[in-house]
Amino acid sequence: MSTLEIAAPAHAQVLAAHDFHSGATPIWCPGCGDYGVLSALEHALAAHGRPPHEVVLVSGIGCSSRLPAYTSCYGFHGVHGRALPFAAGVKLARPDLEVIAVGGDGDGFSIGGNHFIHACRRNLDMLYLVMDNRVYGMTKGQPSPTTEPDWDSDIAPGGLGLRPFEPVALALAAGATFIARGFAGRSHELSDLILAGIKWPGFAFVQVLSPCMAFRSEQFGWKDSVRATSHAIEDDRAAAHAAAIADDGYSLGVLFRDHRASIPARPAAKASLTQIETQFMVCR
Ligand SMILES: Cc1ncc(C[n+]2csc(CCOP(=O)(O)OP(=O)(O)O)c2C)c(N)n1
Ligand code: SF4
Repeated sequence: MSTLEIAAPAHAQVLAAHDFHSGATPIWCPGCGDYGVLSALEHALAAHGRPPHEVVLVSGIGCSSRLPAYTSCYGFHGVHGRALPFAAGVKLARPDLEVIAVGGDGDGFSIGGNHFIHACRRNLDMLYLVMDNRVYGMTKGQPSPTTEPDWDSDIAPGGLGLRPFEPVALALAAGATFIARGFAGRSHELSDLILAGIKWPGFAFVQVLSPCMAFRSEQFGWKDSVRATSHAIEDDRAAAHAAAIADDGYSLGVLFRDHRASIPARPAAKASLTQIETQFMVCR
């Protein structure tokens, strides 16, 4: 059993990736990295063995946020930047379901950046999959928080000159207990990372380098830049932070796990609508 493998849950069924296809055909551009992410996710879900009706995919807005519609799982395509609070709501109301939030770097780190920090801190048992193409694909190529400062484009001539933030370092600082990075072009490895994130008993953040062929075709070259990390850093957050800062952003694999802090937050006790209304009446 590899370090990524954890025993299958008792309720696991024998499923195949195609069991997670919806009938809808993706409208992503040819060569978009998000195809590889969809395939990796479907294979991971099949290996996990929970049927589609026990899985909920929640997204915001963006090309990558279309992903839930291409699966047969329950899906919630929300509003821009709000995938994580919706996903947290689903998890708190139905802790028995497998909850996975997905989206892009614009959705998750710009408009949704505050939610990202607090989701890392809260450590609810869910997976957050960010398809990072360092650009706003859907709205025609504006720079995002992870765009290089000198990326020259029609919409930002000469580049923005802004230092990009490093999602892994940010997740570490915010208290995330499972952090991994994958590449859409290495779908099998990505599938293993996604499965490990699904099984992690807390908030799992997986950053996926997912090239945008329409606006950043040079990202095709990522296939030559990515490489496996030498090992996951276990429990030592300071060492993981030093490694994240020193890294060029192309190391793949599980980067950090904090076993000591992996106990997920407890879902709130359930109250009926009548009880809540009574409480409000008392407060008035
Ligand atoms: C409140 C709000 N602001 C702005 C937009 C416009 N908008 C839609 S998608 C998007 C960015 C998407 O970029 P990203 O999340 O990186 O996803 P990608 O399309 O690259 O997969 C923006 C700014 C919006 N829909 N709602
Ligand atoms: S614009 Fe970019 S992110 Fe959007 S579908 Fe096309 S290649 Fe993918």
